[in-house]
Amino acid sequence: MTDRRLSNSTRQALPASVAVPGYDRNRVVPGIVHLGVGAFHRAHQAAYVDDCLAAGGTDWGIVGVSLRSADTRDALAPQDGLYTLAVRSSDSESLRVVGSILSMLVAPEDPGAVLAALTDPRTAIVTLTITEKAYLRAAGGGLDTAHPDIVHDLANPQMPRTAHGFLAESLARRRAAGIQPFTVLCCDNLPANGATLHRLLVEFAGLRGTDLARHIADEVAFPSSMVDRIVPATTDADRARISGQLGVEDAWPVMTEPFCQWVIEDDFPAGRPDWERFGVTMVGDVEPFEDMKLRLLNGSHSAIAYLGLLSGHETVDRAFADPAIRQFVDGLWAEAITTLPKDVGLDTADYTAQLAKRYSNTALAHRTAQIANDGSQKLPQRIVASAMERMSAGAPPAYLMLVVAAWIAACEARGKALPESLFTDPLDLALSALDTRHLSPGEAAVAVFDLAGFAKDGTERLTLIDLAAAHLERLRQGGVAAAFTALGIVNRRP
Ligand code: CS2
Repeated sequence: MTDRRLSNSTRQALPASVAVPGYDRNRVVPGIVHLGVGAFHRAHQAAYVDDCLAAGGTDWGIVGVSLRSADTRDALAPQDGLYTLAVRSSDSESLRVVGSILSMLVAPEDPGAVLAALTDPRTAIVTLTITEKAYLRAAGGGLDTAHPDIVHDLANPQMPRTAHGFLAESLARRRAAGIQPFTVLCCDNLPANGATLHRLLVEFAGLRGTDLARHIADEVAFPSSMVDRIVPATTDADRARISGQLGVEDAWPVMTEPFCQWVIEDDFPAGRPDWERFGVTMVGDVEPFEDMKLRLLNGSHSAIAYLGLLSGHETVDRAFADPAIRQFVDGLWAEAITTLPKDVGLDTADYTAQLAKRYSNTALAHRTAQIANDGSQKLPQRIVASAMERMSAGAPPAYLMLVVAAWIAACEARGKALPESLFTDPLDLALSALDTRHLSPGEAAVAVFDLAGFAKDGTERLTLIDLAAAHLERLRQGGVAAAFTALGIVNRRP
């Protein structure tokens, strides 16, 4: 192992097979501030922007912001922000060094620096991948105004902790200084993600003053977007393998699949990169794409995660190779597809065929436990929304509700059949206080639906709870095999 690091000065010495930024990074100016510089951002948006910079769009460099930990900055700062993107299929791997992240800030260390970057007149777009839970939605979908970080940000507007606090304060400062607002581009897996963030931020700003709320409501654009690329967490073995191939150390390379998709609503009053030149689809309404992705990809991902964990499968490809799980996923897709719009040209057969191929990628080793995190934040848009729509169309969502029951069962199994902290959830404290293992399946389902706000205002609530409870009973008594048998799925595993 070498002690030389990947950096501006070592990048030219990399093996010829590794693609490197072919542009002068010193000429790139920051035009985008990104909140949440995790692996997903680095495999997705930062790669699109890298293409744009390589084609001469030098106004769109990225300032990366971590809202919580210093890990990524600590890994990338000695590398001048450079990192390797390893694109892996079952039988090949290609390496590319990405240069679009110009600098990184760690919000808890220096919130003032983050506000300065957001207020910089050159910042035309603020993008976010902060994960579902960081939007701080209450069980009913509105802002969780009692959350300690929201309370903190309202009391200390100059020293924010949350995305809401940073966005509201910087938009207020821009407004006071006569600087055009930036466009806010949400890239998280939320339904109508732009409109959802817009609504939450207006609610937050309203607690600071009606003037700011009105400004954000009327004058700031929040296009929605659908993002898609599977990005497993980087392991130490990945770090060693990639550094070995580079001949210099990369402290945090990112692993991903060949597939990559980004669909964005075209509403950027302050300008934007020529994204369509680099494979981004610009549309007037992203909702059909977003629903298809959330319900078919993310919904089945969560299903594979919980049923996979309960069946002893550590990775998505192994779980998906289990014939019973595969059969279940087909049934889940069939239920969810009926909830998607028919008249907008979605090709669901092609989409699910591609998903099946992507899930079978053996090089990714995408851990079921990784996807299992934050179920309370994910299931509403991935599973419960489709289930409610199916119910109101008079069709029982039997497969969909097994996913909710499997989540409850997997939570109950932690500390027993599964390791205690195999996955986490923002509701963990409340879930352990409930201790649903000691409740009947019916009582457990009611308690969890209430806690997580599932189907809160739906007339379908009671029927969904009954379906989930019946599945939970079978999962508790006979495991996944019993739940599958009740659906008519033959468990052909030995
Ligand atoms: C996954 C997503 O971890 C999860 O919950 O379902 O991160 C998924 O891999 C991406 O949305 C794919 O685009």
